[in-house]
Amino acid sequence: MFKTQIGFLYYPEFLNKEEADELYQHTLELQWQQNQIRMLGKTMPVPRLECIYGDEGCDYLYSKSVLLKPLPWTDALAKLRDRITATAGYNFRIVIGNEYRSGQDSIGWHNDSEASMGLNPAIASISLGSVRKFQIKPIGGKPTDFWLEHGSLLVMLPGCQSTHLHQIPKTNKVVSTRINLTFRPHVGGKR
Ligand SMILES: O=C(O)CCC(=O)C(=O)O
Repeated sequence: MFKTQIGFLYYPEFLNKEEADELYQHTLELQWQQNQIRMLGKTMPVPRLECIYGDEGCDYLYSKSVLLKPLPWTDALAKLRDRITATAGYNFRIVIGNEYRSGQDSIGWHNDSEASMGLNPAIASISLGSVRKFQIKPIGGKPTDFWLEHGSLLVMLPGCQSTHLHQIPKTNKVVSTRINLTFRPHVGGKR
């Protein structure tokens, strides 16, 4: 594990190869959806597939237009959540999945500051499948590139979301599927 100056922890081999391969197979069977987002007065498809699992009632609205309603935790996702909590020390109530089907799937510059997560959330992100470039930059500053490996865990520490933006840019290189799972806190829902 290493800690960056930017305010996150990176565990390159959080899952060993066998565990990561098994989890990747599990995630392919999750309920992926093609959601629509409203931006600049237009409705368009989100450039990736998404899914959400978590505690009952922990609905998640982002970009004021995409409402995600969690399905109950699968055993594998709940086990992974507990393992991340045991390592990183933060509690999580939902996991949002992103499936990047090719290099043309992406997520643009943003921070994760939705009020439903409470103030200064810690967000834990597992990467599976193809390696994609993850960029992070201070607001108004220059990006730093990281390569998120199969089976890795990235923990964005509390405070990071108010000072930094991050993205997975599109790439013209041929890349196969990458799955990302972001474990997040939530202040609502049923306890
Ligand atoms: O795919 C990733 O590593 C980043 C996902 C992300 O930024 C998000 O879900 O908000």
